[in-house]
Amino acid sequence: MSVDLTASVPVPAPAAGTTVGPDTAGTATHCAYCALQCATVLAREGDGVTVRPADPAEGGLCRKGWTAPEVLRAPDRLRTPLLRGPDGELAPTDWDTALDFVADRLRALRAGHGADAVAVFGSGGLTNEKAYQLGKFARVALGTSRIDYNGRFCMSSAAAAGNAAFGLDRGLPFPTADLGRADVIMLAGANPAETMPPLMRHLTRADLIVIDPRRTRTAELAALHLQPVPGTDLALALGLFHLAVTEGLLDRAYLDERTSGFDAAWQRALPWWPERVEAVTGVPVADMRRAVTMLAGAGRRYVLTGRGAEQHSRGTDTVAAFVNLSLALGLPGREGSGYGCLTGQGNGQGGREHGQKADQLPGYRMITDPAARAHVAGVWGVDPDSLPGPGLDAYRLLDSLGTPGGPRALLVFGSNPAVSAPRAGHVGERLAALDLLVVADFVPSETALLADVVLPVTQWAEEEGTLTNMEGRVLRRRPVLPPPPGVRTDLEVLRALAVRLGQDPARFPAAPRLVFEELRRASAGGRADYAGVSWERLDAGEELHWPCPAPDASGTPHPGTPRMFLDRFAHPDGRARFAPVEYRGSAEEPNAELPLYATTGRVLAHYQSGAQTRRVPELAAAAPEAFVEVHPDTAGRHGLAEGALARVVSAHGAVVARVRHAPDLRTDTVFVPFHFPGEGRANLVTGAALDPVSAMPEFKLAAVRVEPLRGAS
Ligand SMILES: Nc1nc2c(c(=O)[nH]1)N[C@H]1C(S)=C(S)[C@@H](COP(=O)(O)OP(=O)(O)OC[C@H]3O[C@@H](n4cnc5c(=O)[nH]c(N)nc54)[C@H](O)[C@@H]3O)O[C@H]1N2
Ligand SMILES: Nc1nc2c(c(=O)[nH]1)N[C@H]1C(S)=C(S)[C@@H](COP(=O)(O)OP(=O)(O)OC[C@H]3O[C@@H](n4cnc5c(=O)[nH]c(N)nc54)[C@H](O)[C@@H]3O)O[C@H]1N2
Ligand code: SF4
Ligand SMILES: [Mo]
Repeated sequence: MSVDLTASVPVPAPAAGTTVGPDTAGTATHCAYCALQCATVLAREGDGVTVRPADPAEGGLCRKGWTAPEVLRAPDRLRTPLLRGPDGELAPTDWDTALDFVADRLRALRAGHGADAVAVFGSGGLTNEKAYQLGKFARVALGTSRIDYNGRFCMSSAAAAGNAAFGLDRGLPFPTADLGRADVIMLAGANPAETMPPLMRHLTRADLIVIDPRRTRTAELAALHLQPVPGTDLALALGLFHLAVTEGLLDRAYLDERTSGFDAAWQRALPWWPERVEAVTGVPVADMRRAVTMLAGAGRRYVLTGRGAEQHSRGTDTVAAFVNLSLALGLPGREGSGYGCLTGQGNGQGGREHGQKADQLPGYRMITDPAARAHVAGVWGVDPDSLPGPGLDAYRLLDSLGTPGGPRALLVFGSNPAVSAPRAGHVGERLAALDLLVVADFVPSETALLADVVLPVTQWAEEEGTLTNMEGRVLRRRPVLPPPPGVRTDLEVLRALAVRLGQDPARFPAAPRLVFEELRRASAGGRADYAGVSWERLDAGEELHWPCPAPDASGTPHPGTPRMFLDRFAHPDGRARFAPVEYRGSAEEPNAELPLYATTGRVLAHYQSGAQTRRVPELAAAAPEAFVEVHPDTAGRHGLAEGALARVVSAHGAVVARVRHAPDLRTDTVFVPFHFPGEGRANLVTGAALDPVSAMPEFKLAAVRVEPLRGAS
């Protein structure tokens, strides 16, 4: 395991004598990146900003958070729209030319091929207001069903399993800080020591059970580390459930009062006796027994899943199996215990609630539900019948681009699929087959560089809005800097395009607060109800977790819901449902040609496709290029010297990466982070097997071989 990448950064005190601008006190806002949404204070310094944790006593920021201001002044920050000219090159242009060009092309494509000829790709990085407006723009201004977003690649399996089990999906249905009082926490496929370092201060009291094929920094801190074969978590969870039953650890009273479906789930887990599970997963029976005993003990206990368990073609069933385990032990809906999913992107939670998902309208309403359509159409002032039906999930949407009958234009807001989508080589071809690719971004991402039109937008510290963190708490993002001249907000872009497409400007306000007011009305009565969340309340410092419905008849404001399910689950009968999940194998398994499992994920220094963090010199220096972690024995067998370049080859493509020997890794597994561009894209080796329920791709598993790159050093 690399040392430089995982080094956590101590919390420096704000530099003494720092000269700050007029607002020395600073502006309270939240980090640019992940779903922890650490509270920060920004202060002006010259024409830039400095960032510090809002409450240093509460813990620091991670390295990415500390350095986020550098992206504001990235040397290649986009400051003017770009239009691809007849010479095939992107060249600067003015806003009217760019927007007129886009609107003209969109109109022509719709006229010639129908509304679904235009597709939209959104993001869990967008504020609630942007996510909401993007969904409305697609359904109303474009009339297209073809909208989905990168959250499909992130937490969709956990969301599907959570909705089925609890009737509602909120990543953590309890405040994050509750974890700080836990006695035992199982982390299935999550590495927060690198992906949410400040979360670790809440994980010091509990005994951790970490399930990860790699011995990560998180695993090093665990009381128990289970190191399964990648893609076998489903068998492991079935086996742990089996043991909970056979060892007499069930919480019978809880099962009777609060759940349904136990028998059918138990029938499926019955054949998963411990020795069989050991044979499939490689996890010793004694370790499984210890894990269940720890989790069934007295005290406050949690089961949390991350992408390692979720990003599989059986992700939904895998999460469901972990939920079954937590239900068997009586954890969900109990104060001080529970199940949760560690949602990833800054607005990964809010981004999945406000209607940028193919099957969804604001308030986490389903687009196929006539009552939901009527409500939202009422707020939008349109005929419910004019709203399109459900579209395609993110991968199928990308896969359909430029095919006969498929979309011929794509508008991307807040994602870099040329790097982050599965089967990236193929997705690149689909993007190239479009008649029109429009990308709104603040840096020339790999996807932006493929576009016909690039629209430069504002960044976190230059804009206003709300985000919803992984515990379902609505947070204010506040501006501290004016945007650079020539740069617009995403909401301004959507408004300008909508107006050019014939919409009434009043229907597409660009002021975040106005959009939020409309979002409250659109979400009212929905599953994710924001009606009672107001900017005044947020600005007054109230901590509001959804659901937060409108004030009651007496006018008393709703306090929000920090802890869900304490009395009842969200199904009509108030009970949580066990899922009768069966074991299935992975879409691909190693064979003679491709003898190893490759799995993918993250390192501390970079965020996602790396579009932002690769532009921060300190982070780029810490993790400059793609690498592949290989066990030294495996490396020896395949002639892979430490530091040499190798090709990781799958049935889908090959990635070039520098070899790192990792003595604690399984010998049958290699690991490639997905933060790097070009030949270093991990997604050149991932395939397109999708979960049948969530459409989550199998990011965490490909059969590969690793070979030295001849003639390279
Ligand atoms: N530094 C950094 N932090 C981030 C992000 C980032 O890009 N960089 N992104 C944010 C986002 S959007 C997300 S979704 C979160 C993700 O946060 P995590 O889920 O913690 O991140 P990953 O590294 O994708 O996956 C976690 C672990 O799963 C393991 N794993 C791989 N395959 C398997 C398997 O088959 N079974 C099990 N049990 N484990 C497996 C990997 O070895 C890895 O250590 O992080 C957020 N925070
Ligand atoms: N192999 C593999 N692939 C993966 C994963 C994995 O574990 N392994 N994880 C998946 C997961 S969990 C995720 S979340 C995805 C993420 O992957 P992406 O969707 O590519 O996410 P980012 O790299 O954050 O890309 C965001 C882009 O939008 C820009 N941007 C940021 N904020 C805004 C905004 O407010 N407006 C606009 N217009 N642009 C903005 C950024 O500059 C950047 O270029 O990757 C997925 N891909
Ligand atoms: S943990 Fe996430 S929110 Fe906190 S500073 Fe790091 S990237 Fe930002
Ligand atoms: Mo994510």
